[in-house]
Amino acid sequence: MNTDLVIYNIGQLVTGRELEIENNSCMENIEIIENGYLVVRDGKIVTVGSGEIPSKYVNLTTKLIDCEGRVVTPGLIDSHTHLVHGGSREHEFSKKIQGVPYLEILKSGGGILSTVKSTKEATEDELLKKAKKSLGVMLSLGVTTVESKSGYGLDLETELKQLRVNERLNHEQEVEIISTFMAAHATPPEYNGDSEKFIDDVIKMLPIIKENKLAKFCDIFCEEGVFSKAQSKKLLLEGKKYGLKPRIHADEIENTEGAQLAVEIGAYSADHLMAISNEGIEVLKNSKTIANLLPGTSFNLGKEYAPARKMIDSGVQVALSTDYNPGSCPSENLQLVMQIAASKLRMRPLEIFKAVTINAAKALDKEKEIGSLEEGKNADIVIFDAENIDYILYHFGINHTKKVFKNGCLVFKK
Ligand code: IZC
Ligand code: ZN
Repeated sequence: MNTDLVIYNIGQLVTGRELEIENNSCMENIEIIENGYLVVRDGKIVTVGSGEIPSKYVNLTTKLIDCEGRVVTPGLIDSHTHLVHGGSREHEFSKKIQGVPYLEILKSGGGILSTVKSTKEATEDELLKKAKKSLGVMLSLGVTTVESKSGYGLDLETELKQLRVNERLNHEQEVEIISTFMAAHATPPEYNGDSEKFIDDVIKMLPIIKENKLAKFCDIFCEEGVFSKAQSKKLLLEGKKYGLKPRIHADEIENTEGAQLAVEIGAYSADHLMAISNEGIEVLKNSKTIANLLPGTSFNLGKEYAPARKMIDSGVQVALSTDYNPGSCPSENLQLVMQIAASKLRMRPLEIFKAVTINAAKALDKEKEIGSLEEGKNADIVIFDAENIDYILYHFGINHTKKVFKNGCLVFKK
């Protein structure tokens, strides 16, 4: 058989394949192969295994990579970011450190609204250049797929500008972008607080987003004083009519039963959940909705963390993402988020790798193509300069990536 690439002598090969076994927790059920190898052809995984590589997979044109006992995992997936934006908000950082709440900064015209101003002022090319720079950082950290939301336009023209940047990014650099329409991020000041009128105007944008095929998902900031549960339901159900799959910023600062709404409307993910209730956990655990946790945000805002342990021990499936944005989490570093998940969310190594691979793929409705190294799936692969996965989480604050492959091609090398 003609093959393009064989990676062998892998100390730990985390395939991300879900196993039908009873384990310590509902999230430690992913396959990990000791002394593994991996075979790639035409950008797809042919097979994985342990020990000697069967000779049929090696021929004259096969590129062979000796891993020298290192860790290999699926390309990491960052399933929640606000990647495309103008400006930055370090001018608000000192206020935050002194304890001024996030929502108070927003109410006084800063926060999200400050980034809306900068994003309106920026040209499409400027937004593209800035986002590309961030994606370069993400790729170097082993991230091969990124979800990217609009929501710094709040008017049709600027929302479309952000979404067009997402589309161009897919042609102009290696990381795959999954696009989300999120005009319902804050009510613009000219509405004088009439969020109901604004939601109706966002609903009017839906046919145009669909017509231009610019987004896969629709999202909303369901939060006390931002958009209510009823408004969120109204928008996300309308979005569904236009083929936009729902996801939701839920129970981030106050509990507004966002998790329950996510399950009710069949959202692919309920994101944040720092303020989730016990009832919310009960509802999530019996659903297909992924609990997408963003502990980099808690870290940056000095806030409490989502009750990940309680969720996982109850049977909830969790993903982890950066939430990269200029306000509540100005960091592209998913590896750091994984390390915070270990120390602050008390998540275990296999749970953490499941959260940034197959569960993140499910949160993006992409699990048939990415998120695990299984026959026929995309050859998105990371080689880490570590002998075992525990080390990657334990030795924190540095980048452990050695090589990254996207669709079988080497796209980053240290
Ligand atoms: O720009 O502050 N939480 N939206 C909801 C954000 C954080 C992003 C921002
Ligand atoms: Zn967000």
